[in-house]
Amino acid sequence: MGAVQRDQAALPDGVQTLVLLGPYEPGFWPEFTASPEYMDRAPDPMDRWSRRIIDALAQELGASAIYPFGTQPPHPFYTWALATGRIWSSPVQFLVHDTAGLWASFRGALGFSDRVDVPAAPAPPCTDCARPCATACPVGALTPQGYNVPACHAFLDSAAGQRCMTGGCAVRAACPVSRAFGRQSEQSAFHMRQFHP
Ligand code: B12
Ligand code: SF4
Ligand code: SF4
Repeated sequence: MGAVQRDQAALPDGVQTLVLLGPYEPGFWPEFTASPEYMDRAPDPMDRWSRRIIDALAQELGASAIYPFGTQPPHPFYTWALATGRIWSSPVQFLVHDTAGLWASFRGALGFSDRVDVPAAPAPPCTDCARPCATACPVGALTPQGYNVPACHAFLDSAAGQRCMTGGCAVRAACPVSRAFGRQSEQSAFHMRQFHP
């Protein structure tokens, strides 16, 4: 998804470059649903899948593996994402990535003890956009004024809210960059069930 250098943000001890990893679409969902973690029906399949895949990558590349879950306090992925230069705070505060749009999310990160040079940052997508994200929430729970989490949960319990439950957050889906990313609605439905069991 992007990389952060030590001079751009506070990174864990010994890490010079942190590479943030997220689902690559289209294709992530079929890959994940074919995994043993998805099929064994035990809790937290995606976090367990992430640990297996990213721990192995880290070992192969001589890096450390860092996760957005499983620690208290959580690692500051939001702040690290902004420091990559290719992920921005959108008008509704959710992160927007240059190719994933508002579907931006992270499965983990690799910490390298050497500096790894990365390509120059692209231009932010929001500059010339009509901002459909600002008005897409049917109940105004997520707007430039902020995120009313209880109002969002209340709507998700209603019949009308089933559209968000099955297709994903309407705000995230409204972004033209999200639309071009090719994320399957089954994946969004899976995450919505974690967020709103
Ligand atoms: C706690 C949390 C939440 C909480 C509250 C957020 C809050 N007010 O802090 C709740 C439960 C509401 C939440 C909801 C969601 N979240 Co959340 N959340 C987190 C989590 C685990 C920790 C945040 C944190 O406290 N970090 C520690 C502090 C010290 O560091 P920081 O990250 O730099 O802190 C900054 C952020 O917290 C930010 N911030 C403050 N308020 C909010 C509110 C929101 C909504 C966001 C995105 C950021 C944000 O400001 C801080 C200073 O810069 C992060 C993962 C992570 N490890 O960061 C994901 C994370 C921010 N969430 C994410 C996601 C995907 C979601 C959901 C969309 C889940 C889903 N359904 O798929 C939902 C939103 C529901 C919807 N409408 O679809 C993504 C980012 C998505 C994006 N494009 O912005 C992250 C990075 C997880 C990931 N693995 O990718 N989340
Ligand atoms: S809809 Fe437009 S303004 Fe909103 S996050 Fe996407 S690109 Fe940015
Ligand atoms: S999930 Fe639905 S109700 Fe919640 S913020 Fe997104 S659009 Fe609004």
